Amino acid sequence: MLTLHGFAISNYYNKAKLALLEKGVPFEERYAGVRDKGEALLAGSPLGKIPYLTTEQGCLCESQVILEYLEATYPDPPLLPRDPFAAAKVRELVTFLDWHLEIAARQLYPTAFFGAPALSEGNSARIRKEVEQKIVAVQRLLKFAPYAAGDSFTMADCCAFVDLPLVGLATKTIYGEDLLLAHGLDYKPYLKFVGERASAQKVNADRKAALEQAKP
Ligand SMILES: N[C@@H](CCC(=O)N[C@@H](CS)C(=O)NCC(=O)O)C(=O)O
Repeated sequence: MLTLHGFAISNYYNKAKLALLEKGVPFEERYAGVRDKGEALLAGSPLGKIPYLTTEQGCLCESQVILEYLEATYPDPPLLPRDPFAAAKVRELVTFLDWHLEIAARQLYPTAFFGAPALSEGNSARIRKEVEQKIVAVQRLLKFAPYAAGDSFTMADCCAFVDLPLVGLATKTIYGEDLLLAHGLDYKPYLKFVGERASAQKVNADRKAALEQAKP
């Protein structure tokens, strides 16, 4: 049995969870925090990040690696198009969402969500510029037709569905406006559409419950 380690508030954890649910693969969830970078965590994830997945053959970390493993091991239903170029376009969008846009917005999270001191004016402006540049780039690749990469649900939706609301919320909290919306990237109808899927409903319900539980 596969076990997904991490917590339900994390976008990367939820990206992997969405893929598992979409594929209908049996799996267990086990809480793993990231504050205590002890041996148990580092053995599964050398940088002490979640998610990581335990399989009969061993551990895997990095959400995209987990998705690629799932795709190769459980090809049906597919989360990548069969055509190699179309599959590469999905991976390209995944990279822009996770490694460009979300990583840039992540610099806002300590202040936006975790009570860190306000950003200096210089840092705030620098991050804003970076996030805006990434939004414009992602906008060129996102299709919403009706899915993130085109006419079928793919890995890119596992990212977009969890990354976009976080980027929107973080930028609104810090800058007083959702920079995605401000740049005309209206992701709300897309969230509603994908949010109707059973997988997305489970992820959202579990995230909501975890957020409630985390309240002081
Ligand atoms: N590139 C990683 C990013 C994972 C990541 O940043 N996870 C966050 C939670 S959303 C984490 O573990 N943060 C703790 C830390 O960086 O120490 C992936 O795709 O799995």
